[in-house]
Amino acid sequence: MDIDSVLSSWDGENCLLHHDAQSGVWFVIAIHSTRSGAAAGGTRVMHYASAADAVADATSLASAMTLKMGVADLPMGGGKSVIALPPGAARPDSAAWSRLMEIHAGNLERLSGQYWTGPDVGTTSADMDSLGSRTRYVFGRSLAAGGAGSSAGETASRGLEAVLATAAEAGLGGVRGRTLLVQGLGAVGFRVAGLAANAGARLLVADVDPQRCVDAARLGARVVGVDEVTITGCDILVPCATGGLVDARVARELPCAAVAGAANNVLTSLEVADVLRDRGILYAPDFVANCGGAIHLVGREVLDWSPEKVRDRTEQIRSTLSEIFASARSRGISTESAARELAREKLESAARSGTREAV
Ligand code: NAD
Ligand code: PPY
Repeated sequence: MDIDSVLSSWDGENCLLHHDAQSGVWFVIAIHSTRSGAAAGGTRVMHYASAADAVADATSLASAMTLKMGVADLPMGGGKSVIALPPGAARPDSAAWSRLMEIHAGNLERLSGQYWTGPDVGTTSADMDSLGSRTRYVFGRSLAAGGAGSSAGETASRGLEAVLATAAEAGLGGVRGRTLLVQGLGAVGFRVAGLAANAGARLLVADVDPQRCVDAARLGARVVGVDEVTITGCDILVPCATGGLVDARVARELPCAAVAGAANNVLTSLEVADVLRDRGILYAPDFVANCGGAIHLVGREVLDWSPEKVRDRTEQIRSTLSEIFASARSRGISTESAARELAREKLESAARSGTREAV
């Protein structure tokens, strides 16, 4: 895979690439669509094996953001940024980190508001404050800095509701007494694990960071090796890490009844959803299950919604999922196909009627 083939097979609008020779870091900002408004989506900071891998991740995450904005009826387009640390490089110290944020802010400025960022894997509200001191194109700054605060809480609480809706549709009843395997115990996953434990689930957890596993063990969770996540029997697999967990091979063997979590891009392709459907494994499309954070950020910071209005809108995620499950069931298609179709219909209808006030 090279950058040329990744970009030429992508249907997005724009991709900014910036290499910093001093650190070896690649900065990628992928803008999939600005049809419904400026593009928005978080900034992911991670190690990548190559610049092409970073571009592939940013572009597919940006495409998913367009679907997420569509299904959530938000007046923004889809985008995502990746700050790709070189393979094996040490985590940047605070001076190096601040320099990375400065470069990223410069790139956001260069795009003049075509793209707005927010938190994602490896970034927090504190990083949004740091970016926000250099550019206005930032969501999710801390409350003290005038932002809407972290989106992780809303993503996690609505993510757990998606798990509950999935459990009901899969005939599991609720999650009480059921085994949930949570992969990734970061800002979102740790909260999901806590909420699931409170709801009476039996918890299995996995994270590459051993300290996070130790913390989760205090919730009564049993720790599973990161390489065992897709071969460990459970009722519901709950991906909350970096995505790409389920490819066709994994889908053919997965020992669970359902997959529902907050991670983006859980499936490596649309065809994987068919494999899951054929095996009777219910899949909650990720861009629906995890759209609570986007509703929180755009609702609070763009649409000036009250916390109550945000809560009302995020509560609709559950009925949207039920609609998608029913559509997939009655038409014999995968839940992912049904969800993409619904998102595209909503995008088309908003474009026709101009009902979404573009940012
Ligand atoms: P985070 O950086 O806080 O946490 C990610 C966690 O995953 C970390 O604990 C990390 O150690 C762990 N991890 C990474 N690779 C792993 C692996 N191979 N196996 C097990 N654990 C692994 O990020 P987050 O904000 O919690 O985001 C988690 C997921 O949810 C991401 O896919 C993100 O795109 C998605 N998401 C987040 C938000 C949000 O509001 N933060 C909104 C929507 C979707
Ligand atoms: C996501 O939902 O995947 C995000 O990246 C969070 C987000 C949502 C909307 C704007 C900025 C960040």
